[in-house]
Amino acid sequence: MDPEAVRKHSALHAKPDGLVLQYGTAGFRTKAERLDHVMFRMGLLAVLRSKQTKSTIGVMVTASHNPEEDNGVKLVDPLGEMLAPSWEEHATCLANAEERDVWRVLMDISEKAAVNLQQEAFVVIGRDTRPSSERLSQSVIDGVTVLGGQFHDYGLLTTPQLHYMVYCRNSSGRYGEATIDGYYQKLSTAFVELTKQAFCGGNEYRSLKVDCANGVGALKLREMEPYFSQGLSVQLFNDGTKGKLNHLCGADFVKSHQRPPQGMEMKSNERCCSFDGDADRIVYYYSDADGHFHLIDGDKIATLISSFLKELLVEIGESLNIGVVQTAYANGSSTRYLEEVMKVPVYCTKTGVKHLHHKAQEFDVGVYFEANGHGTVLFSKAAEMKIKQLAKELEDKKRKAAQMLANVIDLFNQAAGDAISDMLVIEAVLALKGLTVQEWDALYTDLPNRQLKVKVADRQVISTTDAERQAVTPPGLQEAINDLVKKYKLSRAFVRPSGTEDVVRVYAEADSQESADSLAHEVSLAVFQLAGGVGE
Ligand code: NG1
Ligand code: ZN
Repeated sequence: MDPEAVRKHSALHAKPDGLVLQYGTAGFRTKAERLDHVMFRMGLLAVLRSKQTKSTIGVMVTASHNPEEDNGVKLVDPLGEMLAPSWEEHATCLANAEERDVWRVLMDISEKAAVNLQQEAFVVIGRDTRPSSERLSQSVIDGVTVLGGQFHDYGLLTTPQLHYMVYCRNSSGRYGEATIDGYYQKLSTAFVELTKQAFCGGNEYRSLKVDCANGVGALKLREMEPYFSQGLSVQLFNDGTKGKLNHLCGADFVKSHQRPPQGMEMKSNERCCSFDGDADRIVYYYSDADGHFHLIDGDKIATLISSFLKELLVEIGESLNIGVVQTAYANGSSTRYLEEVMKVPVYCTKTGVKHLHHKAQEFDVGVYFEANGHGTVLFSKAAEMKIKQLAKELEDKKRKAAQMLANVIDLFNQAAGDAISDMLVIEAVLALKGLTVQEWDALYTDLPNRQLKVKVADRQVISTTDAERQAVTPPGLQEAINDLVKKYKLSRAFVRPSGTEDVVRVYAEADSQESADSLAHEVSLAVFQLAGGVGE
């Protein structure tokens, strides 16, 4: 570690004057042209984190569902998890340091976090298909090498694939092989095993249309298809050959506009799904015979999967507990259905998968999904061992149930929410249960809802409590929301500052779309007036 070399290289990745960025729920995210210094510095930080944890650390260059001109970077911790909160602070500090202070901040962090600087460091890097991503990942590599770290550049990867690589490398191959082939093999083998049962009944041919948001998911799914094609055929749309990343397509567009992506040829009653730009979110949908669009979001995905898992757990007769974790954005009907009909405990956490992930770890089987389609199922180590043991020991039906659960464990990328894993699990469950997309959709009816954004001078004037469902400040805002909500039936509304955009998000649901729209609009006006709205 040579301070002069760091200074010299850092100067080649100079920070724009006055730029202040925050490590948010998804790392750093902004216009790509502002991020070169952040990338270099996150390369530096990844080396320190790797030395401290004596493990491989991941760096992913992506801005997920955001516009093509944006980019972002996040660090992946040893077990494939999000960066620890204290290191998010170090990241923010380092990203915002003035040029002359970079070395000092590095030494500060090393001291505070008790990093042994003699320790070796290894960093793995992945990136999405944005035009800026290749150059930015080179800046990460520059940061890693100048601090003497070793690295492996995987090039194009989905975000969950990078999480998988990190997890594999730190569990000495027990979780899987840390190669793209290892990822395809692991998931596909489990999928093919799991669906074998379904296809005995003659339900052989299954096909699915996938909107890949013109992102990296298209490349990876196309590469992967031969591995699972005996169980599922996928037809890709928005595969990146023409359109712009996330533009009028992808999971975020479909969820927030509640309409089909451009470029998708939808026939009535056909099962379709959309990934986001880095393939960690998925939503399903179809268009009925009358041409009405039906969205099947993360809440309904969680419902389908948890009901399937609950049935298998009952079948094997072990007292393994299951819990579902949601955020305030979960549709009220989904929460009611899960609690009252399915009788599974439901918990609400703050927005951002790290909060859901953390809560889900409290259960033997923790199902978590954000309404936007980002989620997975976590099995505790003890539950996994028990299930895999039972899959060998039990007899007949019970054994079959345990084997199916064991396949599900292998299918889920337990390091992170993964659109490809989720898609394969959903397809397997639908096949096994013999459910059509319409029957799945009919489990419950979503309450009409609306999400809006409001620009304010400083979004941090809004603080919240009760998993973001209540505003504490500014004074009077929550009272105003309460009064507005009372005007509608089956209504609910809340506001919170976004962790990834400079806006306040408003959510409302009610008994009709008109009511949800008008409640969301009225709450937005209250935010504008009481929380320092700017612009229109
Ligand atoms: P913010 O911008 O904090 O609302 C959004 C999503 C989160 C999560 C993050 C990270 C909504 C309402 N919010 O966060 O769920 O996915 O991005 O990508 O969907
Ligand atoms: Zn994403």
